[in-house]
Amino acid sequence: MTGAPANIIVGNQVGRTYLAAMTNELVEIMLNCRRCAVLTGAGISAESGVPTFRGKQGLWKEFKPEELATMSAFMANPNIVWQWYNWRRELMGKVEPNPGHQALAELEDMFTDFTLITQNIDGLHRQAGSKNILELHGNIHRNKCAECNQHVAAQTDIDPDNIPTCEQCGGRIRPDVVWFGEMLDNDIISTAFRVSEESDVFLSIGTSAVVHPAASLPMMAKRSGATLIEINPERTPLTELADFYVSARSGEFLPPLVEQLRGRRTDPKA
Ligand code: BJW
Ligand code: ZN
Repeated sequence: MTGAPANIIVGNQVGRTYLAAMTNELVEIMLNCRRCAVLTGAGISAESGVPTFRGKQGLWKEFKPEELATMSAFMANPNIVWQWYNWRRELMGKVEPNPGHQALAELEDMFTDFTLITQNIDGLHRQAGSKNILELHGNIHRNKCAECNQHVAAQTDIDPDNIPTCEQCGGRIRPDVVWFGEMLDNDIISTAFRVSEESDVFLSIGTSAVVHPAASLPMMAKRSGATLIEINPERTPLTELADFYVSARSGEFLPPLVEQLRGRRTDPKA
């Protein structure tokens, strides 16, 4: 079957009137579901000024992932890897959550059962007020030991030419993020699989859905009977599987969606 999602909502028509007219069904589903899981990717932070990875202006156009986001790159050129992470850490330390992050924080308060699974390492969801967050790929504001994985408390800037070492084992300090070829934290990914499987509604937002195991989560949710909603201006491998494909920026679509739900859901947290 040449796939097409059941419902396509086109971004340039997003607006209050349009939402009222065209997304009634989506809103009804969001009003009546009990368990909501959300997967976010770099796209949700794009409107805050954090570059995405893929696409025309993505980081991978300018930088090679295998030279920066792998353990072998770090072993070969730790100073180059640290220069790159220092640059990104500084950038991510300056940016602010956008209306998409804020809408998801408000959405969480409408559910007794809500999990935000993010591939992002920028910490913007927590800054926006989200609480039940699973950070699949770590957090750029933390460091750990490259050998024994021990977390390091103080987070001062790392001098790429004089990388600090672990007090416990002497290993080099690295950013606490998940590189290609590395396992995700077992508890975090197991919980992510469980909540995806148990969800009634699963929103995939701002991810190209090509990096596994994260990309398997929406597929698993759909297979287990969840309504799958994708929000992304570009189509992805997930689009034809989705029950609703919203071709819009997350910061434009999520706030009016949440506005439609405000005060109308029946299981608000006490
Ligand atoms: C907007 C927007 C707006 C723009 N609003 N939207 C199964 C099949 C095939 C391969 C594998 C597999 N299992 C494992 C693999 C290998 C690999 C993998 O998946 N490779 C694929 C690329 C082929 N996976 C791994 O290695 C993972 N580990 C693992 O599986 O361990 C087990 C294992 C061990 C040993 C051997 C084999 C297996 C680890 C993956 C770690 C990914 N790490 C990175 C870097 C993190 C640190 C850092 O940031 O520096 O994570 S890579 C990068 O990609 C980053 C992201 O989290 C991740 C996903 O990217 P994301 O978020 O989707 O961003 P983009 O840029 O791709 O997309 C942005 C989207 O937003 C676009 O679609 C835009 O249209 C959209 N957008 N503006 C809404 N305003
Ligand atoms: Zn160590």
